[in-house]
Amino acid sequence: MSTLDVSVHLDPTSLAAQMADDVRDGLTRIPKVLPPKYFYDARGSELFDRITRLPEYYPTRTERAILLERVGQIAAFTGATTLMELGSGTSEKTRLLLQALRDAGTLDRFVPFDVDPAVLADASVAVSAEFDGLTVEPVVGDFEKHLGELPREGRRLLAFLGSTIGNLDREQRSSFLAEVRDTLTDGDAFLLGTDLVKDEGRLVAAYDDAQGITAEFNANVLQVLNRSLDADFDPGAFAHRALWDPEEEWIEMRLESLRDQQIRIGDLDLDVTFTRGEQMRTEISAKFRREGITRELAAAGLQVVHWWTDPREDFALSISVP
Ligand code: AVJ
Repeated sequence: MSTLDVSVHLDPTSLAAQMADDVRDGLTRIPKVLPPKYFYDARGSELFDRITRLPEYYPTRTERAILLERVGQIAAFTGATTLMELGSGTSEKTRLLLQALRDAGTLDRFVPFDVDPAVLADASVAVSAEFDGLTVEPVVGDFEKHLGELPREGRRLLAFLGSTIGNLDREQRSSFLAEVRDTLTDGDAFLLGTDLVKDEGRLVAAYDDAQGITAEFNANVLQVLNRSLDADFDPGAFAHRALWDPEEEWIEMRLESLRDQQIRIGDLDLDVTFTRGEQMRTEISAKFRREGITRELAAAGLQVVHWWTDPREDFALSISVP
């Protein structure tokens, strides 16, 4: 029997208030926009899990293959006693890292960090059961705001996998990476997964799969708003769109209104109109080049010391240090 001390830096009221602010702001802008973090209720997390197994969605399996090949090197290079993982929904990859650090004989603590207390509790309990003697210290927080709550002791490896960093635009990445730099000291390391720029056809297919799972994932955010903010979106009245922006080098997911319609968002006391054909951006998924992300890391004070890709150069794992 083990007990887990979940340190919570986001209480449910502040989470709800944040969502209300974000949604009010996004739906009153031109063009309308929603932040991608609200995709992940129980249904959204389940749909994302199915996305990661789709034939068109190469990032997850490619990153796993790179990690599998390099995890021994990562453990040897970092000698980490503490693994801290941002957005720890990626549990299978976490286990690879934990096992390698344990095999290297350095690991004593795991700090999963996630915005969702339920996801975090599940992950923490499972890892505690699997890794005997490992101290698990989950932290509930938003990675754009609460990195300061991560523990300071030990030789730490901070992992941010899955190319989740692609959800941030350049300016958001710049402040996020500066925060990462601030939380790290000599001897610590930052392990980052980045999806790479490639053929447009493959990129778009990864976000517009033949089975329509990504379309369901996209429309699910409307159900989240219906439930959390007492809104009355009809998800069937919107179509999924995925497009590549060659200037920004990111995929944009949008929801396109199929008719003129008015939506009531009860908890915000807000009525929003959509015209037929109007598109609302629901996600950006930036793709990277080695030079670009190396420069962004350097600007934050982080030096890339390892860069590993798969043979097709679809995805990269990097290690950078302060
Ligand atoms: C979890 C943000 C990395 O951008 O590829 C997958 C989310 N959206 N399909 C991504 C996502 C549509 C995913 N990240």
